[in-house]
Amino acid sequence: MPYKLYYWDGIPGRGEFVRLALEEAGADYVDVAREPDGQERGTTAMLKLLRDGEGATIPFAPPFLKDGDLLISHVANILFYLGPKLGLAPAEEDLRFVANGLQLTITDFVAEIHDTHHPIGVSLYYEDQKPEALRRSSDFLSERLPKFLGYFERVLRQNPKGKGHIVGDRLSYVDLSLFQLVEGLRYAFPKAMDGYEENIPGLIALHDAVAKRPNIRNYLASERRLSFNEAGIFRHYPELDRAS
Ligand SMILES: N[C@@H](CCC(=O)N[C@@H](CS)C(=O)NCC(=O)O)C(=O)O
Repeated sequence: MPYKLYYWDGIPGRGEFVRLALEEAGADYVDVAREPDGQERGTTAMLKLLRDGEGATIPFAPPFLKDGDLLISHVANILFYLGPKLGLAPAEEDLRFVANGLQLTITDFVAEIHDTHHPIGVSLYYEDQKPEALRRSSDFLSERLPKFLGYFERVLRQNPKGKGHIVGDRLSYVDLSLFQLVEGLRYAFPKAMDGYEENIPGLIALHDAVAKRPNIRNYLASERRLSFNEAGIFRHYPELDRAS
């Protein structure tokens, strides 16, 4: 039975971190909300699950994943579940918790990236919080982006199993998520990233290696890969970007 991924249509968003793992593994999955609307498919089906849940499980927000009767929410939790099944988690049990810790740090980072354009209210328009977004982005670019990316670079460099992967000695879902972070940040803050990338050569090498993987390369060239846009997490508002 295919995995069912539920996420908003039209944006890569948080769903993309899960999609990349499914695509790299060549897993059989349905991107439910992107299917034509019906009882079991489409955005209506996703909204119904959010409203009513299933069994004892009601997810708060997408993305969530259905595997048979099991319904799992939150990117990091979904990847913690899928990683071993897809061959995208470290072989060692202990390192799986390290991978989960790194993925949860990515969750925190993604929330801060989102807050650069929505620092006051998720339900308000960007245009209603522009002065605050400018202040937030300025702090984000000078303090938070270097802190998060510098951290991942350091972990990569110090990986006792080799610098090719962030954890363990083989590709994991965390490597795929780091690829997506670089992609998204390049889209949202091209000037800042252009100036900053020389500080994170390991992460950029990892990004490039992921992009060359056959399944990822095919996926990126397919219609399944959605473009970044100004409705998602990674948004490009030129006024928020600046050379670092
Ligand atoms: N911690 C959750 C965050 C989920 C989340 O914020 N989802 C967004 C879309 S990217 C959403 O639909 N939120 C609805 C809401 O917060 O009301 C995760 O990592 O999956």
